[in-house]
Amino acid sequence: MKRILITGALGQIGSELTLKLREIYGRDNVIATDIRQEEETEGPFEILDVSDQFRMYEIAKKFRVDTIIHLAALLSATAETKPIFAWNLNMGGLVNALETARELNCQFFTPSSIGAFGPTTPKDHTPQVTIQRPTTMYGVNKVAGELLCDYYFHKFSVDTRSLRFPGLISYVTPPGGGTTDYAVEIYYEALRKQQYTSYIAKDTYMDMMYMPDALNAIIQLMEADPAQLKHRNAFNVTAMSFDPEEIANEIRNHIPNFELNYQVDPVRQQIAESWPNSIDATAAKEEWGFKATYDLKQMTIDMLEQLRSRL
Ligand code: AKB
Repeated sequence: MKRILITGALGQIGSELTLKLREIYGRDNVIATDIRQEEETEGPFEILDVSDQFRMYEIAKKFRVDTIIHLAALLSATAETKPIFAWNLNMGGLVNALETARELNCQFFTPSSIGAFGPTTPKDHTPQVTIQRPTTMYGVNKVAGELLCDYYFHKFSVDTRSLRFPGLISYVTPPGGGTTDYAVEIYYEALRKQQYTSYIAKDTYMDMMYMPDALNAIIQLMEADPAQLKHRNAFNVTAMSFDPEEIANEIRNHIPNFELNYQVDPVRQQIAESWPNSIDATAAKEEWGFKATYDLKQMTIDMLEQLRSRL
């Protein structure tokens, strides 16, 4: 049975992953941490600023964890407005988490992103191993993070594993400060106002995935037989690729009067244009059986149904 420490547990991935891991491994075997405590959580919770390596180590040691899932990080758009803060938080937090994993001999997961690619990367069917010269601070952090995780694996035998996530879409916790966030906001606004103004331009394609598939991918990768993994940091994974028009058309199948307008944000548009249109997940499928179950149609049905009962 695993004993897992999660950083950034109140974030977009963390809030759902914590619950799912507690269902699988038991409530008391999943130690949630975040920089703030918003409400009473069921199960162990500790306040943790990931730039405090000593506290991270102390918590991991106190709870005798054998797995660290490091999620605390700034997303792409926010990182672009505070690049030095992003470097310090994203890289400082990661190295602290890796050091804790090394000292306590823990298995380790941290997400990478399609942001690890850049304008010179092949845009379509982006291969697993390819050019990675991102032009954003977030991307620089993700590439450096992938390399650092590989370094800890080869140098210190820390069992590091990671996924290059596309935009993640969920009805539970909204993302904050990402470039792909429009694909979440559009569902909320479709239900609230039957209208959405997109900051991403028409014809801009990006990879996306519904949160249940992302959670399963993390769990499946962490349970995978290490002997099967030729790659580690990090696997391309994706479920769909669309532009704002395609998601709007899918929403119109349920809300026929839904209107999509544009007011393009140059910062986020430039980031989006530097990322691939669609990545190739063959290595993840072959090495540990990655499979996404939700496409745009299925995701839209579920998102609207779930949000209708919540809004
Ligand atoms: C972002 O938009 O920054 C994230 C990502 C793709 O890593 N959702």
